[in-house]
Amino acid sequence: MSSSGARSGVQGWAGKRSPLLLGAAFALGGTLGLSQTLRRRVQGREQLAEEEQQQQQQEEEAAELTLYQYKTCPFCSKVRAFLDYHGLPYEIVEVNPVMRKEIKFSSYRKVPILLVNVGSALQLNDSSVIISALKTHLISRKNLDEIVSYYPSMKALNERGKEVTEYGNKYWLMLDEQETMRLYPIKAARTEEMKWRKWVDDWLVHLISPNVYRTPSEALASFDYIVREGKFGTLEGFFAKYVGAAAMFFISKRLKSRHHLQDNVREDLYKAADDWVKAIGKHRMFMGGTQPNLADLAVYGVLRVMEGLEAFDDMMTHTKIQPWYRHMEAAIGHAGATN
Ligand SMILES: N[C@@H](CCC(=O)N[C@@H](CS)C(=O)NCC(=O)O)C(=O)O
Repeated sequence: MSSSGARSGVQGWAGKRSPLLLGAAFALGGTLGLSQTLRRRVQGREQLAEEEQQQQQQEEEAAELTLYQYKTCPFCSKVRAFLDYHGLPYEIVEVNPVMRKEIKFSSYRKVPILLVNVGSALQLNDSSVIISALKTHLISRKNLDEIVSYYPSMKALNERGKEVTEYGNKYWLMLDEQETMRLYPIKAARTEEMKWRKWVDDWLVHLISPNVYRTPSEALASFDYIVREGKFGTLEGFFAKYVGAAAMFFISKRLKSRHHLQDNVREDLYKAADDWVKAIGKHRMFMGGTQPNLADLAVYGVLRVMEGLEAFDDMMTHTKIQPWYRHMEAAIGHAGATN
């Protein structure tokens, strides 16, 4: 286990396991632990009664958010961006993408998975559910057990007839009228945030693999990065790097046609970056205004997995996204430093 705050990373851009490579209950205590983290920030420790302080201390020692992830997975990076920005401490368990022993306990076989443990544990699956549930909890202080029940899992068949797990309402925050007014004084802000969070999951994320595995040399550089940052055995790492790079070079071509990307996949990446900047407009620093909202965090979390790779540098050079991206880095860095 390593501790939180780690920066960006790339893996499983395809969003699925490919052959080689790639081979609950938020107990009441967990809920309290999170509320108290928030409350501590708002009120200050000294306002809490001594008894409550003791209880809080005990719970904080036990209450833990544990994120099961591949460091370079865009969905995981999105969750880390959210946790870091909100100053929520968490432990990371890096999952070996070949054996996935670390998530043996789970019938849901993807990452990210977030566990909150205080005695018993609640398992949250799916990056967007994790983010919506935690944000709802931070705003409303409703019990997380209850919140999670509003995001039911559903088995569905995808376009290729494969059974997949989906979650209902995943971009919707479960807030009452007052809480909604507080978070979204302008009504359209809520719809806009949801629309762009969905755009991240349905479109932006699918641009990553075809771009970072675009050429054999980019595929090799990407796998070098994945192996360096991920959890692989020595031999596994060697194979993953060369065999994985070759496999993903070809798989990314399939993904390109599955998601109807242009022949020159960079064009789609550039357009996406510029569409995003255009949606923010000239008068806002972030889509959330002076502070990032959940859409800002999602876009940033996904794009940063390409940092250090040719696709990222090209995007910075050929689009207008850089100023927003730098503001996001500062906002998250600042939050991490002060919480
Ligand atoms: N909708 C899910 C997608 C998660 C996902 O596809 N994760 C990939 C890694 S990027 C995964 O775990 N794939 C299965 C595997 O690698 O075994 C989310 O938003 O969290």
